[in-house]
Amino acid sequence: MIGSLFVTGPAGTGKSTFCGAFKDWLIQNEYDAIIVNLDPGAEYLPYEPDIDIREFISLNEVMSAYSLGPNGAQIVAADLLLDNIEKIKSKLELYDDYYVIFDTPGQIELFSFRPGSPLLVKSLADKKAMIAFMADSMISQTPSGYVSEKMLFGSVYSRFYVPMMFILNKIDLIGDDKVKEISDWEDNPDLLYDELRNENTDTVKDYFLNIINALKDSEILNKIIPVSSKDSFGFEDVYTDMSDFFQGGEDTDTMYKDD
Ligand SMILES: Nc1nc2c(ncn2[C@@H]2O[C@H](COP(=O)(O)OP(=O)(O)OP(=O)(O)O)[C@@H](O)[C@H]2O)c(=O)[nH]1
Ligand SMILES: [Mg+2]
Repeated sequence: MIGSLFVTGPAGTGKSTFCGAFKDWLIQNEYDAIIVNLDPGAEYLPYEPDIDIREFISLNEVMSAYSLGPNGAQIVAADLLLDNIEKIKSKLELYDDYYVIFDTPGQIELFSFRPGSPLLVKSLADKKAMIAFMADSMISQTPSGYVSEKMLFGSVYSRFYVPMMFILNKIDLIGDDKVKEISDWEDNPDLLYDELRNENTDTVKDYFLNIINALKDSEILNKIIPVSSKDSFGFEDVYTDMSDFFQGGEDTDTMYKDD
């Protein structure tokens, strides 16, 4: 693989849709890419996976083998991912010059907060791993919602310590002015601080204001990539970030790749 992008984020933020649409965009721009589905519980996927964990793990079989309901089975299935690393790796050997996009289980905790996941990422991709954190635009519209997304982003970072991008997905739902406002918070955390202080003025929120101060000096506040997977918007920026990391910024100009 050239590099791998593990796509994570809260349930329903658009991980699977992003994986499918971004792979299509890469292929249209003449980059080879595949998708690995790591969600054993996925009933429907908006793309055809090139490698699919459901070939090796069946949620129904886990439910009957361990006498579990669907939620318990999801947790056991997530932990069983580790037992299947070698099978996935042998399939990945066919894709040397490819970008590999990993779609991860719906609920963020099944990937980011299971004990074996850092080992999974290291074994599958080692230093070629990057994480795309999908934040929901609707939640990120308010200062407190935005801070909560950043805290979750920081929590995921603390589990893996690999380069991450903060993707603000579904921007088609909030419009350009809101996207600009959110980008301004990222560039100027003092603005975010003041706006959070004025939000619901009767609530005590020293804790959250202190979090903003702590984030200011960290790489958690750094950059956001606004995306609409529905409109295939923002993918060039995702690609640029990815190739900056994997190839030191070479070959980032998709328009003139073959010139
Ligand atoms: N408007 C809009 N809707 C989107 C976008 N991306 C995804 N969606 C919708 O959001 C819903 C959830 O998308 P999924 O791709 O299944 O999200 P997910 O994070 O993979 O969901 P789980 O794996 O079930 O947690 C679907 O109805 C998508 O059509 C987007 O960019 N804009
Ligand atoms: Mg999904």
